Amino acid sequence: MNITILGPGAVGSLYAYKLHLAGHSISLWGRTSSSKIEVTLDDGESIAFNNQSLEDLERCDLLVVTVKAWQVKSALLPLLTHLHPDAIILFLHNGMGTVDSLSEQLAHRPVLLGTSTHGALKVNSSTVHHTGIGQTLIGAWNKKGQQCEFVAEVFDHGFSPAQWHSIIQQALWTKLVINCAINPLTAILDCRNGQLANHEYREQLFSIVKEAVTCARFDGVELDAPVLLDTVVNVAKSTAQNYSSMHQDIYNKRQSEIDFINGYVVNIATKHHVDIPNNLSLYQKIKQIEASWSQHD
Ligand code: KPL
Repeated sequence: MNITILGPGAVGSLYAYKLHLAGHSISLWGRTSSSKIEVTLDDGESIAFNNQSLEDLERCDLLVVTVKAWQVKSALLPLLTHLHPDAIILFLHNGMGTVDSLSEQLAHRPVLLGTSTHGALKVNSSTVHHTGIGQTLIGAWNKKGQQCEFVAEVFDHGFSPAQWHSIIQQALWTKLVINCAINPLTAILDCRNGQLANHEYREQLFSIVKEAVTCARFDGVELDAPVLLDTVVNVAKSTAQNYSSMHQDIYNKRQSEIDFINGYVVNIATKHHVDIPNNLSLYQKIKQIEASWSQHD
């Protein structure tokens, strides 16, 4: 397939490299204006991908969106006029709510939503480490997307394991709850994911999870809070040495994805007049940290 990856950060570069090795024609769309971007995965050979090639974009069959949630709208909108109407768009980023704000522009296109549990770390401008083997789950956002189940097979062949999920909202919410629990806490406590597996955090994690599960129900998704608490603790253990993406963003004074993680849950709770004090407090603390940079810098 002709695939363009919008957002060649750690995760985007990892998928670009793996799909290239599987024989697909991969082009990147990054912020830099240079016509090539080099990517090296672990000890592999360096590959020079085309960057910002309009020609590649116009003939691409699949656009994979891996930019940060808050960048999706501004990064994607200018590209839509160059995309073939049948080109499939796959959103593969942390958080929820980005596609809803683009529903008018995307309604007539085949759109997929995905979630990835692979760990990736960019150690310099061209080298990416695959720090944790995970999986990719893909499902349809709209009717046209329902006809694109083969995309999960393409990913499973190129970067196994990948699976089609007929109720992708369930998988997205599961990942969202994991991110609601791990990301802001690790950023605020300035710790690695593994620290949250300590018993002292269990009650706090369970409160965050229970609140998010209540909000998922308003979105038509039933989740089991005790099972999800176990999942959160297991993710903290299996990624013990990692700094979460929000920890990295806050540490480097970059805008975080809080609006699309705990912020997404807070919006649902507000709409339905439900109190979710734990998620609200994490949301407010991260927002305060972000606001303090512009005041002091
Ligand atoms: O998705 C993650 C992130 O850091 O954004 C987790 C699962 C917490 C792994 O670090």
